[in-house]
Amino acid sequence: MTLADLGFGAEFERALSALGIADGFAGRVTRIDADRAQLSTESGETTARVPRRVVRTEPGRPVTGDWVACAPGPEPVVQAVLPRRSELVRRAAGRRVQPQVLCTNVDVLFVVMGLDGDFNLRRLERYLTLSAEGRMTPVVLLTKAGLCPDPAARAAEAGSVAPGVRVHAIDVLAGIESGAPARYLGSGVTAAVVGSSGAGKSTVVNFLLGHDRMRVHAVRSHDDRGQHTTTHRELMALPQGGAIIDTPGMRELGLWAEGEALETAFPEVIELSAGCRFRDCRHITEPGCAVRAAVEQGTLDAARIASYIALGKELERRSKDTRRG
Ligand SMILES: Nc1nc2c(ncn2[C@@H]2O[C@H](COP(=O)(O)OP(=O)(O)OP(=O)(O)O)[C@@H](O)[C@H]2O)c(=O)[nH]1
Ligand SMILES: [Mg+2]
Ligand SMILES: [Zn+2]
Repeated sequence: MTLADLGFGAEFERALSALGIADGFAGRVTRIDADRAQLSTESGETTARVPRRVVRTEPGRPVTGDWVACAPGPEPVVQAVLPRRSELVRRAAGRRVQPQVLCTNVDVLFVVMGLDGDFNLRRLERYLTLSAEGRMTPVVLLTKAGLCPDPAARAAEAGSVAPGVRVHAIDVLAGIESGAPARYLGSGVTAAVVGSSGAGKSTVVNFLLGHDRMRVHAVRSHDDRGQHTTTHRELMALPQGGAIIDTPGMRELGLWAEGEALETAFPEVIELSAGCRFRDCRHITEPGCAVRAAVEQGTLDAARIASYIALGKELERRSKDTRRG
């Protein structure tokens, strides 16, 4: 495996040499534990210390998926985080209004939803908005297709809130469409799996790796929510080239995005709003609203515009809170 296989390209190379660290070397963060970073480097796996103040703090503390520059030594030290190609950010859980970077330099974001009790279109819209903000290509994986009487119908429903996004109903345990995820992967490509606990993220990761590397655990019988079997974010090199990041299930998925992300996630609403009488129409009570007209004519789902408005309000509140705090 080479660094290029893991996605190290000309831009990272330039950023590294611009730092001018004597004998400095690049590594990709596969996992962070307190002040230690596990790295994949040209000469194999190594551990590096993350000082309290990374010399170059832009773009932030290293997280799983980052490319870092290290100074050599008996214990290498992380000197800088190289500029990120993409980052997946949510609003951190808890009361303080602050972003949490979940993982970085991801090309393909697998949004994983189980076709058991996990299927939820509103949550899917949230993930797709985060993905748009993070500049990644989303792919929806509906898992446990073998447990669902009509996976194709569910896939169509998911597709209705994911215009332009590929949706696959799969079951890697029952052998249904198991080859779909691998089609998005390859040398230099990084994917990440996100979704609720028990959705089957680690099961997909293990299948791609070809062995049971990540622990998986049966979901609790009633609410199908699982019990957070995966507890940290971890990047793994794939045998077919490229890498995949497994993540713990998320209970809270607060948006951290700009308005443009919403436009990417709701393209048909944006298209319709070109026909509204007012350019700043909020599609709530304004006369001559083409979006509400489409709902009345049955060409746009009322739930769809309701979530567009709700997510927009959430983003507005968030940006007010950050300006205050
Ligand atoms: N039948 C079936 N079961 C699945 C499938 N994918 C996952 N499961 C089961 O669902 C349970 C949860 O799977 P995991 O892969 O651990 O789920 P996870 O998303 O990684 O969960 P966390 O690590 O807690 O976030 C396990 O019992 C899996 O065997 C599938 O496609 N079909
Ligand atoms: Mg897991
Ligand atoms: Zn309107």
